[in-house]
Amino acid sequence: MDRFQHYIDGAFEDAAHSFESLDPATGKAWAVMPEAREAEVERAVAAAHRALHEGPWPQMTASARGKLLYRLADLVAEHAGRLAELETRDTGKIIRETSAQIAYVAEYYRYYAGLADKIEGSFLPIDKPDMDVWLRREPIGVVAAIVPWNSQLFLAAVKIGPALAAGCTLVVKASEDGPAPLLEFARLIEKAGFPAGVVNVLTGFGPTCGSLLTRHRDIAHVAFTGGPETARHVVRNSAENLASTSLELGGKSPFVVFADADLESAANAQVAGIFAASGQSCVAGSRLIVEASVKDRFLSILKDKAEAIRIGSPQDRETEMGPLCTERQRRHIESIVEQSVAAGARLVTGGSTPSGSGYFYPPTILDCTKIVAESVRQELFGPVLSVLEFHDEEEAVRLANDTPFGLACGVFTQNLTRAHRLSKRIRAGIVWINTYRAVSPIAPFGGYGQSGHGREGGLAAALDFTKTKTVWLRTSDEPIPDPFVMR
Ligand code: TXE
Repeated sequence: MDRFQHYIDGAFEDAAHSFESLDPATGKAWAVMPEAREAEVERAVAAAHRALHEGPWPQMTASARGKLLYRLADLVAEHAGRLAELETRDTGKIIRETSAQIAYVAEYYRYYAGLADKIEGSFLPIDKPDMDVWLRREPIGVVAAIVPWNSQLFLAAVKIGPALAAGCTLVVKASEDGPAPLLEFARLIEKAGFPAGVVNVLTGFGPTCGSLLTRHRDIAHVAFTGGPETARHVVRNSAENLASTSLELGGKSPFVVFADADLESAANAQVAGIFAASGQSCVAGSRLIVEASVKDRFLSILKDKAEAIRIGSPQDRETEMGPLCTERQRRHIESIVEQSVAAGARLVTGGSTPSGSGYFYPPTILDCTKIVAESVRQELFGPVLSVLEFHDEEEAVRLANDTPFGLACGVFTQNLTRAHRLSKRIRAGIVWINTYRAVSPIAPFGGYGQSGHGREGGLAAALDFTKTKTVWLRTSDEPIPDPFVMR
């Protein structure tokens, strides 16, 4: 079996404890992963804390930090093939998607490399004639970056890139499910030449690693992507160290199709929105809200497309949908689909677990019109689309907003003024009009409500990894007057 190591304080090391990682396509163990517990967490945070305050990193100019990030971007591009193979092996995500996504991850590092020396302070037009006052932007401190198993390299890049551009140091915790690509990525951190301790990468379980890390006294900021329940733990832990948090928690995103939409194009976007990555995507467009007059036609196009999806080995370049990442995840999906069907949802396609090895689940469409179905309410994180219908724009908006989440939404219509209206009225951090699942390092990403807070991507994300320091300089040579009056 393959063996992976932690990367702490510039060195690769085994851990006292380890666990086996399963290949989701076969259900068989294929690699041994190190398991971080208290000792490793302590050493990783201490290394990051030291690197933040001592040694070459805090002395480095922002341009020099940018150059290291450019080098990292080149290395990610160069090694994208190997990283993609590992992600596919360890998480079951198809090789077509991991290859394309990791090649694009390099662009995130490139974007933040360019930003490193553009994070500027400012000079204040202060209301006192004998004072100069300016703001310095300083790194927020040691960052704990916690990622889930889906798109680990991507979700880590949107944290590591801006944090390094801002001059922070990090402890990155890979998910216990499918940690291989992120542990391997640590080799590129070393190769790029980042000083020891600037980026530490470990993996472990929630209670014995994640929890210790997020409440550690030397952690200043927690950048978290995962489920809402875990996020509540993270926020409770932040009451101990008073760390700031950014939370990206997934959603139950509406996909609104009006009768005037290009239905063929909308159906392709819907397939991308719910069946790509087997639906294991935070922005999955899992609630189709379709105008009643075209519902049957749209569902028939979708059904054909869903049933034509090539399901198979994630390693095969022809495969369009692979397995789910874990058996736990598949059981969860099965149970919600069963409950929804029992409540009266109509199965348009899919809905039954295939026999054989691996954690496969078919593309599934559930017509949930006029019933209360769990699949409409809960984030399933799987290839399950719940369908609702509307009769006018008001009803479309009401259904779209009928969720505690608010990460993304899709709006499909040829009517430009209506598209503008909906972009304002739907409560979500991202609105895609006549497209879906597009991302870029330049565009902020994040949600409303139970989808979390904070934004990843874009300039503002780098500023979130800084804090301002206000510096006062008295420019008068006269002695300070009355010491008992604040001035
Ligand atoms: O996430 P978890 P999981 C949703 C999705 C999915 C559900 C659970 O619905 O089915 O969340 O997924 C670490 N303190 N999304 O189990 O458990 C954990 O080790 C600190 C939405 O993958 O939240 C892992 O590294 N950390 C989504 C990370 O948190 C803790 C992405 C995420 O694990 C911890 C993933 C603790 N107490 C899931 N407990 C999206 N936005 O893409 C666990 N962790």
